[in-house]
Amino acid sequence: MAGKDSIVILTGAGISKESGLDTFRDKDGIWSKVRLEDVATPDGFRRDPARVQAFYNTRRRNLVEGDIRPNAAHLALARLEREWPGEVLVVTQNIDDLHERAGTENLIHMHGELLKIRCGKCARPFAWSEDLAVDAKCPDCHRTGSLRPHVVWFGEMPLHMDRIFDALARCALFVSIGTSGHVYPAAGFVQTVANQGRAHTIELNLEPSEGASLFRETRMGPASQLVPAFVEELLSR
Ligand code: BV8
Repeated sequence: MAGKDSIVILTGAGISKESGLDTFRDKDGIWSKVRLEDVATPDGFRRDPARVQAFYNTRRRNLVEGDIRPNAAHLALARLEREWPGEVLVVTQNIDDLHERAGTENLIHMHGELLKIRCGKCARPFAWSEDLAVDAKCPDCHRTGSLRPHVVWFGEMPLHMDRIFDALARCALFVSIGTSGHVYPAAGFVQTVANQGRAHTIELNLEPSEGASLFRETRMGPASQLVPAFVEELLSR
């Protein structure tokens, strides 16, 4: 790693676990309580919008009103962005705002944001921290029933993919933190970087992800311990 080298960091639900937010596929995770087909697909929303709005209203209310704060891992990534001489880009699969609240600025939410909603018709996303009613009216086009969470559901195209692939092509280091490597296209990013044959790739996770064998290096443990230590190591070189 040379000073001006760029770093891309992919994060998943595991980085927010120690802040008190559930992951998806751990034994007591979100998908053990509800079927993703019912609450995280366009068909699920068409079939039962009230159920989908309730699913995201509960998660939004917990994030806004619960005692949910960035943990040492989020804070360490913000420190890396401040102190590393080259570009640091965080690409998160998470829809919480913990990276922002920790101070990360160069950030892409590829699966959307829990604290934003958008109109299915006029598509403008805007900040929203309340419950969203099924018959809420869009402030732009005034339609009712077309407002939805600004979240990427299964079968929908993740956001800012061009910017992400451009950053992957340029990076000298790709770090994956707290993701099971189950959901594509995020799970394929390490292969994209490995195929370029130049960058170092490292996984920091509680247990080996589905793509663990694709990384040049893997470290197992809780993010709140692994990430600050890794950032300190990078910055002290
Ligand atoms: C798309 C909504 C294309 C928001 C989510 C191949 C290529 C392309 C697509 C596909 C493909 N194969 C299959 C697909 C389809 C699908 C997919 O991947 N399906 C899976 C089930 C196989 N992908 C899609 O549909 C994507 N769209 O590809 O579109 C397209 C092309 C043309 C035209 C249109 C479309 C869309 C994917 C986004 C779906 N939305 N969420 C929300 O409700 O949150 S994904 C969902 O899973 C979450 O958002 C989350 O981000 C994501 C990944 O989960 P993880 O973050 O990894 O969480 P998980 O619980 O799984 O793992 C946690 C990890 O942390 C574990 O490893 C655990 O050990 C670790 N951990 C726990 N505690 C700690 C820890 N680590 C460290 N410290 C700790 N303390």
